[in-house]
Parts: sequence; C-alpha cells; structure tokens
Amino acid sequence: MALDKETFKKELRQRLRENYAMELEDAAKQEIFYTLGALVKARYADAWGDTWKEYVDKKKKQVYYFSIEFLPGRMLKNNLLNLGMLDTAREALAELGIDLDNLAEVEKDMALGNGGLGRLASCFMDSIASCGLPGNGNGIRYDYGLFKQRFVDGYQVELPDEWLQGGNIWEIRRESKAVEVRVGGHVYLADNGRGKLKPIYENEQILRAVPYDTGMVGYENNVVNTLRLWSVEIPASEEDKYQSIQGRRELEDLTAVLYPDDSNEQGRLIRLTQEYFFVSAGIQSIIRHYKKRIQQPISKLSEYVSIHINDTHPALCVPEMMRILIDEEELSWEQAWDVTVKVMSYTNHTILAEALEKWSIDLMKRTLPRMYQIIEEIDARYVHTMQELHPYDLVENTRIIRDGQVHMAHLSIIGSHSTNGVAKLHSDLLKTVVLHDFYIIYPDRFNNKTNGIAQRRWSQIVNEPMSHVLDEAIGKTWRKDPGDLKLLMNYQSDQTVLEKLAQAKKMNKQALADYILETTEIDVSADAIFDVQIKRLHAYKRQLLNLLHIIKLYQDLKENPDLDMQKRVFIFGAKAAPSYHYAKVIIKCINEAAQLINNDPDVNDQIKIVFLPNYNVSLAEKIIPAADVSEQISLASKEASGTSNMKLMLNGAITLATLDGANVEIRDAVGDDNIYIFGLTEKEVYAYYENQEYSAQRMYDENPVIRRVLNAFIDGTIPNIVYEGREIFDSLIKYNDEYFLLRDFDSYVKAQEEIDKAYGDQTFWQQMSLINIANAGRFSSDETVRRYAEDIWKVEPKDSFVTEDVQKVQ
Ligand code: Z57
Repeated sequence: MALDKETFKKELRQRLRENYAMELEDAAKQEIFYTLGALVKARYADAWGDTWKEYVDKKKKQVYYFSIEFLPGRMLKNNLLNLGMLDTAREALAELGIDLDNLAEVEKDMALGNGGLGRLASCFMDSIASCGLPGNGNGIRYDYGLFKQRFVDGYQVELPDEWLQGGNIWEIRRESKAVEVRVGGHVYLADNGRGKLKPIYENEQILRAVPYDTGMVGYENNVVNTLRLWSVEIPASEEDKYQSIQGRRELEDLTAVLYPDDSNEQGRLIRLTQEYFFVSAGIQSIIRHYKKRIQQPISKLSEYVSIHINDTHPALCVPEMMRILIDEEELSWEQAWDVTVKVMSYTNHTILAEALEKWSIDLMKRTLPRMYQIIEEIDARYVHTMQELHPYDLVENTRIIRDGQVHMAHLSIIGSHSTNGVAKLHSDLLKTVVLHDFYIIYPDRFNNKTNGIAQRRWSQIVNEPMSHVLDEAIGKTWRKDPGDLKLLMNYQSDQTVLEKLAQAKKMNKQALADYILETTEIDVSADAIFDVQIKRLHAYKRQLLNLLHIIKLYQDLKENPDLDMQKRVFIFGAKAAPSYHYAKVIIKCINEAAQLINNDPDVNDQIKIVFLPNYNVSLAEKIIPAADVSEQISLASKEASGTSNMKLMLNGAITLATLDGANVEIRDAVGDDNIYIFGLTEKEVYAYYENQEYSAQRMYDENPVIRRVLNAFIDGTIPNIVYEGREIFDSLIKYNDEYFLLRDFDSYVKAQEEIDKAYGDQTFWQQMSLINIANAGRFSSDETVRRYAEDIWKVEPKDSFVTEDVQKVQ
C-alpha cells in the first residue's frame, strides 16, 4: 500500500510522541532517525512474516548463504527505495525542514566484513530478496565491526568500531530460537544401545548462540528474507562454571570482533571457534525448522534446503551436517554423506596461497574434537574411494588431511556438489591451475558465476543526478531491470544526453570535492580528472604502481612546470590489515607523497593526492559517483573478480585495467575502445613464474625513468620515509618485485598518457562514459543470483514473479 506524504508526516509525529514523548520540532536528529527507522521497519513487518509463512506453507526450497562477513553499510535509504517510499519520505521530510540525506548519515555503517567478499554477500542478500528468491543469510553478529581508520603523521591508526552503540534499529533478537554449541573437551564413541555408536562428550564448553534477525527487503515485491547473525552468550546452565571474570570474558569475546585480516590465515584459535560457532548454530536452526515446519524425512533434506559456503570460512558446514545427520538423526554414513553433498555448494574467492585456509590437526582436535573425528573419516573414505580410480599423487594432493594440516578448500570441494569461481578468468584458472587436480577428479562440479553488484544501491541510491538523466533519456524500466541500461546506447551521439550526463558527473564531483575539503582540508577542483583506486590495501592490488606513476608525473612537472596535461586528483581509499606491515608502509608513503605534492608550489595544483581515511561502504557511496577513472591494476591472475570495477563502470568511470578478474568481462562488454588495458596477461605472468627470468634490478639499471622514480624513495625526495622508503625500494629491487610493478610500469604510464589525451576531448570522453553505463547492466547481482539459483541452489522465485513475466511477454 502506497504511503502518501501527509500520512507519513502524521505517522512520524505520532511515533515520536509515543516513543520519546516529544514533538518533532524538539527532537534531535538521532531521535528522528530512530523514529523513522521504526516506521520503515513497521512498513515491512507484515511482508516479512508473510514471506516466511509462504515459504513454510508451500514448503519452498530455501537457500542459506553462510558467510563469515556481511557488509550491508547503511540500510535506511535502501529499505525506503525497496519499499517504494524513498521519494515520499524525501519530500515529506523536506516539508518538515529535514534533509533525508543528512538524516541518513546518523545510521552507523554496518561493517561486519573486510572488503569484496563481505560486500558481495550483502549485494547477494539484496538481489535474492529482490528477485523473489527464498534465501537467507547466516553469519556472526560481531560487537565491533571492521576497525575505524585514522591517519596520524601519515600512519594508519586503528580505532574500535562501536557500531551497536545507540542500538541497531533493524535487528530483532530472537531469544526463543537460541541454540547450544559445544566446543573443546574430549569425545569418545560408545554404543548407543541400538547398535550404533554415539559420541560421549567430556569437559566440553557449552555456548549459547542467540540469533539476531534483520529483514532483507526486496525491491517493490513484498518479499522480505532474513539475515540471521549469531551472538554468543553464557547458557544459564553453565553460569556457575564461569565464575572467574576472565573465563566469562574469553567466552563473551568469541563474537566480539571481526578478524581484520582476510588475506592471511593467522591460525588463531578464536577464529576457528568463530567459524564453528556460526556454522553449528546455523545448521542446527535449519534442521530444527525443517523438522518442526517442513516435517519431511531427513533423507529428503536436499529437496528443501541448500547451503552455500562462501569461501572456506564456513567449510565446517560439511562435517557439522554430517555430525547432526549421524549422531542426532542416526542416518548411516552413506546416507548422511549423500544428503550433505547434495545440500552443500561452495564458492572460491581467491587463488592466493596465503589466503587458503589450513588448520593444524592439533588445533582442530583440541578445539573441535568431534569435527576432527568426522573430517578424518571423510578423508579416509575419500582416499579409499579415489585410490581405485586415480594415481597416487593425485589423491595425495587432493586429500583433506595432509602434512599435519586440515585443508579447508579440499573439504569444501569434496563435501559439496558445486565449486564456482567468481569471474570467467578466475574460474578457468581454478580448473587449469589452482584446483586442476580436483578438476580431473570432479569435472562436473566446477562452474563459473561472475560476481555482480546490487545495482539499485550503486546507481539509484548513490547517484541520483545520473539516475534522473537516465530516466529522461530511456525511461524508468532500467530501475527494475538493469539490462535496460542498454537503451542508452541509442544516445551515444546525442549531445544533449551527453551534456546532461557530464553535468551530473560534475555535480557529484563537486559534492566529493566539498567532502574532501571538509575532511582533509585539501582543495581540489571539480574540473580535474578524478582518478580513483578504492579497495583493501594489498601488494597484489598494486596501489604502489599507482604511486610510482604519480611520482613520475611529479618529477616531470618539477622538470617542466609548463607540461601540457590535464589536472588530476588521485583519490585513494584503503584499509590495511593491522598486522600487514608492508601494506601500512605503502599507506605511509602515499600520505607523505601527498604532503609533498599537494604543497609544492611548482606543481601548481596540476596534480593532487587525496587519501581519504576510513574507506567503507558509506564512503564508497560518495566516491564512486564522482569518479572519472577506475583503477583496476592488480597483477593479472591475482584478483579473483573485483567488484568496485563494476560499481565504478556503472557510474560512468572509465576503467584503466590489467586483464584480471572481471576486468576481462568489462572489456568484452564495452569493447577495446572504451577501456584502457595495459600490462602483462595472466599467461605472461605464469610464463615468468616458469622461466624465472624476471630481473627487477635489470629494469632499474636499464630504465632511467624507473630509476629516478625509485630513487625518490631513498634519496629524500619524499620526506619522512627514511625506513619506509627503503623497504619499498628493497621490496622492488632486492626482493625482485614479486608483483611485477616495474615490468608493467611503462605500459601503465602509456595508458595513463592516453587517458590524459582522451579527457581533453570531452565529447569523446562522455561517449566512452555513456557506453560504460549502458553496458553495466550485465553485472547486476540480480543476474548473478539467478544463475546460482538455477544452476546450483535449485531454488525458485516467488510465483507472482513468474506470472508477472508472462504478462510482460503477452
Ligand atoms: C575477499 O574479500 C576476497 C577474496 C578472499 O579470499 C577473501 Br578471504 C576476502 C575478494 C576477492 O579478492 C575479490 O577479487 C572478489 O571480487 C571478492 O572477494 C568477491 O568475490
């Protein structure tokens, strides 16, 4: 039911009176925000209940997306949009003298994730609901999200993110759905009196897992799915065991913090326990629901339930499902295994060896003894079956337990019916290189699902100026159906549309320029090229290559202040894992280079560096609409997909990229003339690995430009980086430049020079920009989750959707 402005205003006032005993005129921003949030939540409460009931009544197969990270960011505007009340709310609030965008900033940015993986999970949640698919999220309700980043003397400093302070308007604590999770102690097997073995637990710790549910509101379709996040508590029965403050603390800390490093497995005990905690709680609640509401034989579970393992962090889904089916439901091993493999599916998100999870046998045994027993049995049976069919080495290389460690990727592949990569190139590399041995064993299990983004958030919500131009040019159907952005291709040569898109971009750039001035005191011109690199700080993503180019430009300008070039602002947003020393060194160097360049009168404002602190979803929403150039410059083969590349493209930025991850598919979508590609291909990178003939020292000796740039790090040109500059220099020369920055430097510089030239021809640039927007529709996560639903999960969209499509065709 549509809500009109007057009713909206009346209800807002009414709720404010009831909850705060206050008139709107006297209320603080916080109070208005919470009141509005409650109003919005009430608008979808019925649909939430109805959705749940419909799934139960129709016994619809549901998918549960298990992820150790979710990164929803702010939800107010997203919910308003999806409920069809964004415009009404904006206008009604304006009439009350309240600016919606300003009010929305009160909401804490929910950052229960590090980067791409967590944000992807949240884009999927949005799309699953918006496509009317029965699917839910399952994860951890961390008390503290990803750390807040500040810069002090150019160094990253981490502060706690107390996102729950002041309360979380969207969540519902579901006391009655709490479950118990057992960890530690010892387990042995004894006769259960019915001819089967049952595990006897000794000295185990019992944890209480309490779920907090958040509605995932679909776009104008009355579907509201559930994101269920678990929090740890001490069970009443165990209270007396935890009399020491320290014991309590340790337990309560289990869901306190998100691990801020997703690129390295530190092998921490707490992390493993976290993984088991949300996996066990999630699967128990699925099984409980199945038995109570679906009431089908447990052997038919896979007809009603699909579980997705997002990267290996939830890989314990496999042995935990086995545990429940065998120990509690008393299925035979064979039956249980059949069900488990059918229910589970797995996505791989990286080929970086250091990010592939392995746990030592010892730690696993101590922390999760029953899990270890089951994994051992899975491993033994795998070896037993496969050694009949395959050579010894192949089986040894693919088994789960090896060299004293449990390989979680192996467990995920063996224990599921589907393994997918996240972009075509990445999926191919899995088959041909990284998981080649598994591909020989299970060729049918491998498939690709190129990532996507929640296009409504990343266009309509974050970029209203552009959205209005699109409405005028091609109508509004693109808002529901991102594929319709294609219609924009008819306006490639329409000066009016090009001009209007340029104006929208300019507005966004001015807004970002204002924000930059306010937060960093750096004054940038909206006429300059806004060149953007936003992503986690990591060596393979090569923020340093970007910096090397900037230093080159700086040196060129020092030599010739009249150099003919476009003004440029290099914008960075990136957090480094607190323990990732080298990444922090790069941050320091970028910040010191910024100090130098931004304040050197010789540069005459031709180039500026802006490193915005605390990059998160909300900051991405400010930067992306204002970007002209999208830096996607990872070493080919290393970035599984990337997703900021898609968001920037959708907002009309031109991609400057290596042929890595989804960049390849972006190139295919826009054509070679509307993207700037440079650098080694993945094949060339692998060839270097094989020949081992790369010499960074030689590049340094033979290339005077590279020499001059690198010397700036050690000769005092960039101030205050005596140690950091040396480390950078050594990483490139002494340790032979692991990520081939110097090898790609010349071709990167050349591509940057072409961009400089192209920007000078504004019509040409606007055409490229339009073509990028027009072809971004294929990267909608609506499309991605539909592919998962059809090929992997076998879940079907809500019926009303089918009939609606039929109507459209007729
Ligand atoms: C993470 O954010 C990603 C991969 C990981 O293995 C971990 Br742990 C965290 C990223 C990839 O680096 C991106 O290339 C990809 O786009 C994203 O996951 C989503 O698939």
